[in-house]
Amino acid sequence: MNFAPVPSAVMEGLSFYDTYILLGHEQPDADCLCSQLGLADFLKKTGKNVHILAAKPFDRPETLSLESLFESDWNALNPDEKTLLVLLDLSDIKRTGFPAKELDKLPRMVIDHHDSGKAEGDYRYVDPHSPSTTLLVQRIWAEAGMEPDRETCNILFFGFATDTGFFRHLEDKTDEVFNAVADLVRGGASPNRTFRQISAGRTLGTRRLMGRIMERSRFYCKDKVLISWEDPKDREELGTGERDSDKLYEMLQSIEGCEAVVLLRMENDNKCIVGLRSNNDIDVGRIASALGGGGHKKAAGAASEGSMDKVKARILALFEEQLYQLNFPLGKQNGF
Ligand SMILES: [Mn+2]
Repeated sequence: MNFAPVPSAVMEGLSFYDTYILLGHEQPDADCLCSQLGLADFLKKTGKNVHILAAKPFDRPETLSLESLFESDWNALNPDEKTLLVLLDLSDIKRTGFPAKELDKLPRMVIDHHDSGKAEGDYRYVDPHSPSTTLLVQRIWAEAGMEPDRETCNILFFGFATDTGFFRHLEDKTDEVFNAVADLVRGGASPNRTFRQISAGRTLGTRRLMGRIMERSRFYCKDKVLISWEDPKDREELGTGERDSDKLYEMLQSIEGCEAVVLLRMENDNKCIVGLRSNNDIDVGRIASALGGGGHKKAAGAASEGSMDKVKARILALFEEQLYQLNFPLGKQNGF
């Protein structure tokens, strides 16, 4: 099958060094971890020394089975001049959970499908049109004329399936993606097994937390933007910090009239993790960027300082501004 080409400088970077340290973002998701694993296998098969690092503990249930495969002690590594640092699924060296000052000493490659980060890295393979970082790794295998084995096919499919909401987030003109998936399934990946791996193992507490968040959801901006929240008290009472965000967004985004969803997760009285989703034209990536975070047009996030009321007011102002620019039929200009 024909994959989109990988920049030749990137392929050269993946063969030039002796040792590779692969790193993703904090609170890693399956796309981040699986693209690390898929690239690690590729590099090992070409005779390289590889370290895969991730900030622990993992907090997403579908990723727990992968935790033992990752190292987490930066000090145990002794990078030399023939070591390349590869960031996967992020481009910002400050978001790895490891000391940026140390990481900054090494030459760096960025492999990512987010476009809101700064243009960092000595080697860059950034394609915001790719639905997952695992697809970029799959292209690297193809570019080298190599085929991943059954285990790596499963891993690459796992990452792809989580980032695409099991294909639901894919839009038109994605034939390369389906051909790539066909290759993975031919190589041994099982959609059914992967779906069970992604969705199983939730506690009753996570469902009750979802119930609370659903109950609290309110429409703002002339019934276009749904906002809800959770705080540390919820997590204490329900014994869970996990809320199955994908399902929650799905339920909220399917409500009549909803253009965007905002979930506020208070970490403490003064820190809030903001999750954003858009159904159509609203660019939540822009809103996340204004809050110091990042992401895509339709899915983005940020960590924001301040009380929930303050963060919420700031978010509403950003939505108001963008809805006004988009010329939404909102009646009065200040009719929020
Ligand atoms: Mn990703």
